[in-house]
Amino acid sequence: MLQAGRLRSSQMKIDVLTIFPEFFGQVFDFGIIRRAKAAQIVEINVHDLRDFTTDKHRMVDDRPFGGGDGMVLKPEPIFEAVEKLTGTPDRGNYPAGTRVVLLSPQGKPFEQKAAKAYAEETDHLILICGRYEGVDERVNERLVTDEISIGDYVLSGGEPAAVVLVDAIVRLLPEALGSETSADNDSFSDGLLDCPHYTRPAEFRGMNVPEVLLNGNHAEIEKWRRDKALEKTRLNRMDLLEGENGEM
Ligand code: 9D3
Repeated sequence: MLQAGRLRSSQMKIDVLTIFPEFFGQVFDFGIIRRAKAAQIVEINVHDLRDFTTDKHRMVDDRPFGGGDGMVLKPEPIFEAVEKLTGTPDRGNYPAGTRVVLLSPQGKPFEQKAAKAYAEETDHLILICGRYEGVDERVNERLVTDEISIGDYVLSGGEPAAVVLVDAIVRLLPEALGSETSADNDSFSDGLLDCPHYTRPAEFRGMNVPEVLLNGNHAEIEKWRRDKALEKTRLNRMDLLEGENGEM
């Protein structure tokens, strides 16, 4: 059941759980995300995990059992937050359309198809930002529906990854983007990188726009664009051409 105040099925509520709420500053206040918030297509709330502690030191992390470097995020504040936001501390009992995502280096690589699935099927998205050496595994066992990584490089925490997910998902919400960009999802879905683009002036510092783009022959232009897209994909993303897996 949709929460009170939801006007459309396309509306999404996003809650971000973090120990660094200030990190998010104005990051959701520009472009498509700002417009989507203003149009009430999405509501984004950033929560400080310290606000869900009950001890006087507001402790969110502790040393790892078994020893080792770094600190581990404690389970209690995360359970309290998710329980408050969903009504239950158990992923088996979340309302339909609720997903609880843990951003972690151990997660499944984030792809366009996942962004599309969240945009189409989720009305309440909770993003848990990991930090330090990790998050107490009981969070993963009991609360998390999806563990996601944004790629094979080491970040200092899940916060930048949460921003990436929000951006990729919100721009896909129905009515979030202007009609001019809505087809770009489809052109991406042929599984190729984009072709090069040019605008005025036709000559700039001795560099000329390819003649084919100036001649008005649209069949020829389309062929040029596809050739260039293939060339770029071969150069930078050979993996997209191997294996005839057309989804992206
Ligand atoms: C010592 C082993 N490291 C795991 C590979 C520890 C570790 C590194 C970095 C633990 C946490 C982090 C912080 N990174 C994230 O929380 C994170 C992340 C990332 O580092 N890369 C890509 N996607 C993501 S999503 C969250």
